[in-house]
Amino acid sequence: MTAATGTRALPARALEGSLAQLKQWRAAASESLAEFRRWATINRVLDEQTSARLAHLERRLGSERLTIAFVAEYSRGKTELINALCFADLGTRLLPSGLGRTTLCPTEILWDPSRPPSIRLLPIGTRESPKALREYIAEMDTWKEIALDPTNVEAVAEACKAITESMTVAGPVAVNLGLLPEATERVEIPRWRYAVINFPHPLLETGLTILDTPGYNTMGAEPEITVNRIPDAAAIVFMLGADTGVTRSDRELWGEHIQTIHGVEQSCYVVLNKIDGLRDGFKPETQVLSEIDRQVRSSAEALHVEPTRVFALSAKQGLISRIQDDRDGLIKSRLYRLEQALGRGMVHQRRLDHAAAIRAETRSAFAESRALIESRLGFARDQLEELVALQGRNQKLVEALARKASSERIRIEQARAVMMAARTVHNRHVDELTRLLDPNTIRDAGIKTRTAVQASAFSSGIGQTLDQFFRHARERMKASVELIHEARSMMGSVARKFREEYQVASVEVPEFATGRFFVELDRLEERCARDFKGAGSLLTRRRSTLSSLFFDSVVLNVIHVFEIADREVRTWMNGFIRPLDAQLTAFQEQSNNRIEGMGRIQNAETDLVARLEELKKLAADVETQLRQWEAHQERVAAWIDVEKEASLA
Ligand SMILES: Nc1nc2c(ncn2[C@@H]2O[C@H](COP(=O)(O)OP(=O)(O)OP(=O)(O)O)[C@@H](O)[C@H]2O)c(=O)[nH]1
Ligand SMILES: [Mg+2]
Repeated sequence: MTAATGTRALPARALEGSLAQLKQWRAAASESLAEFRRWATINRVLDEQTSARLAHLERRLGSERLTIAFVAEYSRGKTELINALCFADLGTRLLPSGLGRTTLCPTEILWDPSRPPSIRLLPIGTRESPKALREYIAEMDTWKEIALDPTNVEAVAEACKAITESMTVAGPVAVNLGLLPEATERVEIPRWRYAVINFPHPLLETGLTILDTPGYNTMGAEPEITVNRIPDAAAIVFMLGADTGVTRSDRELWGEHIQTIHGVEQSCYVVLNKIDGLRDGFKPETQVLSEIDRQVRSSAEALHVEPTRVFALSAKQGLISRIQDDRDGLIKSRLYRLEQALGRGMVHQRRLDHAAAIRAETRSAFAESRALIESRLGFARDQLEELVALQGRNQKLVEALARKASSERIRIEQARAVMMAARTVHNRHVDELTRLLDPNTIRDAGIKTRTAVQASAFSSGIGQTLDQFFRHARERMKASVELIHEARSMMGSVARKFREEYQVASVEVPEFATGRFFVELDRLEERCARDFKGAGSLLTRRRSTLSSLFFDSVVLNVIHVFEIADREVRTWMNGFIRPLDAQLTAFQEQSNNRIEGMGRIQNAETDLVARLEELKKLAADVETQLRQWEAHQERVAAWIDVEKEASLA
């Protein structure tokens, strides 16, 4: 990659390189899937739904976004590090960084080419609204929008200063917004609640989203950030300052919001920033290095992380050296160490995740298509054998084959009847499960609970209301799980009949794990109890703040559990009935074809040799299909063999 600033300073931009590679990998994997899907559609071995699911996966792979979230107390240098890591090539400090509290609202920086370059800002007053932040983010058209001219970097940097804007309001107004527990005097508060900077840049074009956050106080106040955005990030960069060491508030922020995140051991990068301050111009470099080493170890200990996950660096020096193309300064800043670790770690983890998704989604598509090809091949070979035997025009054999065909017909008819009954029950199960798992019902219950929390005068009343909400959710989930068991046993007996009694199709009954939904509900209820029922600080909040906090951090997640359960149950149920149906239809077609061929021979319309040739060609065609299937399967399998690839590298 060539840069406008001339040759890149040492070392090459590891992050951009890795992300660009990941993007290529995603595109190539997605293309392999598309090739298989097109091939399978032409050869009629994939039904519409499976094909639609594959197409969805292809789109997801193609358009994936990856977030790096920066979290720390104020003034640790988050914004400066973002400038250094991502935007130094612009030759200026893109985002405002400074003494004291600078970034006042969570800020996402990304490039979405479907929208013009701009900064969109959500006013802080929206915190009063019962609408969740997530809902605002989903419909950003109502936000204030400042157009950006990407060719004028200085002007873009100037416009970015909006994220530092504040305003002065009467104390009770700030309390009302849930920003302070109490205040009577006039206070300064952030002007914006959230900012999204849409900016074309090579790094962002790879699908990267940067999430910059303000310090501790604001973190707790916006659950969407702490509960969703940060835990969902591909990487979390948590920052400390070498000038301050690990302070109490660093520790609290870490303990409350980061340490508890599932899988944080893999996704977190701790940065010990401002190591330039340890060099005073007189100290020998060896002494500086051992001081850095000491601080790295003590920070790791304080946060209970591996010392290899702590990166000592200087964001400021990194930024300046990059802008000035100062190779020596850049090495001293150690910025590239973090960059390389992020590039490798984050990208590797993402590949593993994608591989798992591709494996899960393609497994049934490959199994279904293979089963159909094999059944076609089996039929063709069977018929060939029969005809070869027939060459002696043995009348007894002709009769035996006619009997075989008629018994086959009976089996197919019986299987059809079972299929129809199974479909009726299947539809009833699907309808009932759709009703039980309907996310809108949970949403309504959540809205009711929110209103009740807002109206209740005592905290004991709040506790009861919350219990009721969870009881309701759990009961629905329990009823669904019972129905799922019922559906599974139906599938088992239908599959057995088809395989053993009718010998027309063999479909496995897939497993469907339900425990995870309860685990998730338990986890949410636990957190809800901790945040809303204990004598915790949240109870000192105004009821309206409390109730919308409850909605954002609890209800939306419970809804999400139901959305997932609903979607997965459907996929699971269709994953049984559709392949079965497809196999039955294929069996019937082939059987008809055989009877018809036999009839033509008996009536001497076709001579045996011609029919034999016809069948040989059919068998050869299906064999070719099987080889093509294998090639497709191997190609897709190669994409998901991430471990092997890593060991080769
Ligand atoms: N000496 C030194 N100063 C730094 C370094 N990184 C950042 N700073 C300074 O620290 C101050 C805070 O930096 P910011 O990037 O604004 O910090 P932040 O974490 O984004 O802070 P908030 O936006 O307030 O949450 C600024 O004055 C920076 O110039 C560094 O590596 N060395
Ligand atoms: Mg900042």
